[in-house]
Amino acid sequence: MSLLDDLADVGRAAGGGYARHGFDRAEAELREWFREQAGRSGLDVETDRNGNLWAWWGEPGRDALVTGSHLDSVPGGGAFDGPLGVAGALAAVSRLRGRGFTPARPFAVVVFAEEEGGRFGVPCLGSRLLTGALDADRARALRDPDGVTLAEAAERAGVDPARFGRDDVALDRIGTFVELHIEQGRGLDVPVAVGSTVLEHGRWRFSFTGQGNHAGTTILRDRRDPMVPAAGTVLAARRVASTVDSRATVGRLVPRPGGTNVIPSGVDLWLDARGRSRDVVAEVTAAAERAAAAEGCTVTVTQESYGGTVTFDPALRERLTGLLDAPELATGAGHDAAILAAHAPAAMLYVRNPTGISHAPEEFAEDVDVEEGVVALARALESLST
Ligand code: HGY
Ligand code: MN
Ligand code: MN
Ligand code: MN
Repeated sequence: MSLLDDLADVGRAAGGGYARHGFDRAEAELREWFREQAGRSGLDVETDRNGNLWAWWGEPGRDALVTGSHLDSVPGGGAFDGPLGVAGALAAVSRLRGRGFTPARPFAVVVFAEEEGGRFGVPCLGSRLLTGALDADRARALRDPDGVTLAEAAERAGVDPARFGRDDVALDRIGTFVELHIEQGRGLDVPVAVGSTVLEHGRWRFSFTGQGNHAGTTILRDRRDPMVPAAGTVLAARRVASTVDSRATVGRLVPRPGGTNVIPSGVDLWLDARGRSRDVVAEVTAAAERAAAAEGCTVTVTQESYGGTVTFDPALRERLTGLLDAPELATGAGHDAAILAAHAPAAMLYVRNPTGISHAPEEFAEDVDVEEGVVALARALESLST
């Protein structure tokens, strides 16, 4: 908890919560904090070709036991999503060292870059680059809301974007990955649970184009107002998702140019869909096209990210639920562990969040549950590192 307290004032967002995004200033402070804390625990920190941080306990090597998470947040995010897994990993290492334990296999604490995709739009950016799931050229060209490319932002943060790409050395080293994370859904009635599955999910960008015009002099029948089909698309997303028991969210909608007395020339919105997301996006796209045509507008739909449902390694899950006497938990939240699961046995440990709220300032975990989470992680790491 003291490690988390260190971060309490880093990257506070004006509207509440945190704004800590890939390669921005707040995240640079967090990286500095991590380097310092890891150094105190006797770990050697290096930055990989994709901007992920690796703190090694002893020599780097193949078949390593790796734990960690991310430090970036969603816009207005809570204090625990990401940092709990990083601070928890450092605390678990301190506990193990304090007991004179030394791992019998290579061991690292990792911090993945831009897990939330809160700045450049692609979630699990660092782990997707590492595994080759995201094309390096596409990554370099990603732009943030101010038009800054990932290449420029990485460069400014001291990470050479020319080196982005699948990292076979890192992949070869990852033997087992365990991520500690705050629970983000309806809540657990026990302090710790073991992850079973991560729900499939994707992100699509809907770009509506109409005709910018004057709010006062343009009579309705002369309008081609892209905000109208955009609004219809938001409602269609909710309607479609409710019919197929999916989860569809439009958390970001940007009119251009964005003047109160200006009919927008264009409107972009992003659909985050989880669970049968491709069925959802197909139906929502049809609704968007109908709504756009009715208003004399056009719409283009672009898939920005997609990941299928991931089931974590059954043997590893069995071992952890037995060792920790903890239940399993399926989740709708995406994680770097789910990206890595295609390459090595991966597992997640969730810490109770009594609010059932996440990706918002109310996200919370009791000290005693965080402590239980760290103890559980330390036991898991000890058991897995022999
Ligand atoms: O969006 C997610 O599910 C995760 O928090 N990145
Ligand atoms: Mn998150
Ligand atoms: Mn997270
Ligand atoms: Mn005027």
